[in-house]
Amino acid sequence: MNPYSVPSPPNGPVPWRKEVAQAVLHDLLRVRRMEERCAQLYGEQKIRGFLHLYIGEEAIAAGALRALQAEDNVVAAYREHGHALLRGLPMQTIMAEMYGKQEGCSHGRGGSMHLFDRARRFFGGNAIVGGGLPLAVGLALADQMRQRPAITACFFGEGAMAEGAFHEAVNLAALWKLPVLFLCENNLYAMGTALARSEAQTDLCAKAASYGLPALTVDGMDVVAVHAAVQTAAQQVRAGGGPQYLELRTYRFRAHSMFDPELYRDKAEVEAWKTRGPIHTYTARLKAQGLLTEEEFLALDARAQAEVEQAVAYAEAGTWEPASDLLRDVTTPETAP
Ligand SMILES: Cc1ncc(C[n+]2csc(CCOP(=O)(O)OP(=O)(O)O)c2C)c(N)n1
Ligand SMILES: [Mg+2]
Repeated sequence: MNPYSVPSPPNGPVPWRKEVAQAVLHDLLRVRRMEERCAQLYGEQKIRGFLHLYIGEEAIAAGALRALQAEDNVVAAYREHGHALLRGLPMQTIMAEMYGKQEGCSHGRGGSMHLFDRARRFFGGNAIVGGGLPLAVGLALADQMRQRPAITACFFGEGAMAEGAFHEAVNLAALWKLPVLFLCENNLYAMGTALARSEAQTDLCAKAASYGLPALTVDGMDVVAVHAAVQTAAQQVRAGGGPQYLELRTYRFRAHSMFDPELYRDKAEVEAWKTRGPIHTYTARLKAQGLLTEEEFLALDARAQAEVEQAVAYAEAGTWEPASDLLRDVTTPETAP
């Protein structure tokens, strides 16, 4: 059901100086190690409810978020742990949120799918497929009306392109020339449904381009390519050129969520995509270019793992919101400032 053949692994030149190249690898490792630990904690029932891992797709968040600025808005879907972390949310507040503790970034009320941080302009974590798209367009409309020089980056899965919300959001963004960068993470599956089983048009760029906005396909497993494409598109959107769309082709290495026997895809397909894994291919490129030694890799990885353990300790030591607070923040007083 996969409409594409698996391309060869990314192997082009890395255009960054050593410090930046290694910082990008550290970003990738932080996301990967944090999520591997989350999977373990889920098995121990420390984390409950839904948990959608981004493992395999990290190059998108790592490449894209480095190309954005602090004043930009970021909207993501429910597979958003990596986006939240690389937007600058402290790992410990993410982990506390996973646990449902009140020290979490959403005060323990959101959990894995609803990471949120207003100060960092990270507007979710949205559990509804396609739900983030109208929010992103609304944020961009507000910025346009206030003449605030910022763009809104909206991450969503290819499954969202089958939703009416996608079409309504992209239509208005294009019509009103809103500063939105639509970033479609095409991992070929929407839960257990392969793209070609649900979409008459599997050329996602053609679909987006029908609204009259520029649309490009990018190798979402290549952090260098993602960064370059997002940087170029973001500059053009920021300059007032109207919205743009990027299809970032990727693959999820784990199940859709923690309840998924994965009967809809072959193990061989998963293994073939793993040869394009965003971390080991990037690591090999850095080593081949003399930008990284094995000792440096191990040190970066150890740092990431230590950060994860510190975050787990923080979440463990966190506290539950008292039942007496349950009605707080349920409604906003009419007289709110
Ligand atoms: C409106 C809506 N319909 C259905 C669901 C159930 N659901 C949760 S995830 C998902 C698949 C979405 O796939 P995609 O957008 O490709 O994102 P991915 O999980 O691949 O990252 C579905 C159908 C939902 N959350 N919201
Ligand atoms: Mg998908």
